[in-house]
Amino acid sequence: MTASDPRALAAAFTEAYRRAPEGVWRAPGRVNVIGEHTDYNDGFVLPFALPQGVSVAAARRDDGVLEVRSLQAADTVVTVPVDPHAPEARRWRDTAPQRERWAAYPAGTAWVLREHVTSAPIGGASLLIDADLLQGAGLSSSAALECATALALCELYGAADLLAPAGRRELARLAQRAEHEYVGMPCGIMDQSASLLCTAGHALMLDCRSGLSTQVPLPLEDSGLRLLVVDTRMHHELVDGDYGRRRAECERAAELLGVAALRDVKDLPAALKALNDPVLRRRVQHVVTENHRVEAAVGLLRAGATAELGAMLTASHLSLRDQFEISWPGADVAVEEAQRAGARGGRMVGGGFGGSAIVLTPADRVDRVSEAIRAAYERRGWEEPRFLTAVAADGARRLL
Ligand code: GAF
Repeated sequence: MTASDPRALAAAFTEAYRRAPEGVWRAPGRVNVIGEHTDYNDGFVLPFALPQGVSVAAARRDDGVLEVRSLQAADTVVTVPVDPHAPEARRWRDTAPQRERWAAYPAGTAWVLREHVTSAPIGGASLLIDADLLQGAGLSSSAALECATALALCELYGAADLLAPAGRRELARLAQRAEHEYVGMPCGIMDQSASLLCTAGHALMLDCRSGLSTQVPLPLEDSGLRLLVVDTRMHHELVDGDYGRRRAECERAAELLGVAALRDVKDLPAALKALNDPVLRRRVQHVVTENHRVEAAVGLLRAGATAELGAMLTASHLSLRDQFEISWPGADVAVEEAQRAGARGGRMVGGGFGGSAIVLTPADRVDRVSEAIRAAYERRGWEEPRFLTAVAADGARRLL
């Protein structure tokens, strides 16, 4: 069964809970074309939604409990009060065993909605989850899980204002808040926005300060190009501190430079001169130039110069490797080998230290490029990488 088969998920729900679900909702994972570690610096990002994602079958319950099950963790049933102040809710969050930690995303989402949605009181629900995203590949399965849960709960409990196009920005902020307050990951707003706001065939140019966004056509197929996702099979938990350290370094640099966020640095040479710490100088260099690259990439896409995006992706990768220092060997090798085999360019995507890289390649070189990467991994004795041709799909929605 695939997650895009809502009827099969509804049938599995009926079997698990001995009642039919009231609906099935789905939220996608994402690939970010460019604009990495710019979101929490109030900058620009350019993600698009994948066809792969997370589906949630759900039904209300009147005992104030959220019960979460997943087809990918058949032996786990998590039950927590929706009220985050209930002692049982706090106990679960503080003591849940590792194999149940994934349930903090739907639980945290329910808790935040319960706390902050004033238009409708969010109550209990039974959820059955199914995901068809590559696990641990850095394609934002956690944001997809939060967003699918958020859509389901808002619709079940009548929070219609958050479901309207104008409300989805706020919903993204609430999902992000769940990740900050309950999961402990100080993420930016990109992943939740991508999952909730993207449209098929487009990337989302998001100004993370104003929240304003525009849909930018991403005509990969028409340009004879493919965006290949390379799951490097090297994984890293972002909750463990490296991501938070980078964020703190950026905030420290902004403070020393006397700006609200690194987005406000207008004179890069002067800013670099003003900072004594070489680490902070490298972080600033990345964020400022990456914001410029996002704007330039949007210009290229609008001008129909899609192939030229490749050089921009590679420049982003080198900056993430050398200035932000969050790349990893699997991504570096994938980008180098892809270019040698005729790709236009490529880069690591997401938070860093593991996950996936993307490679922009002419359609007729996809096999050659993937084979070159596979062979390079084999020579090094690394686990075989997985490949996915990325397609820009629609954002979160109700399926049934
Ligand atoms: C992770 C975070 F969740 C995003 O907010 C973003 O900062 C990204 O890393 C890096 O661009 O996916």
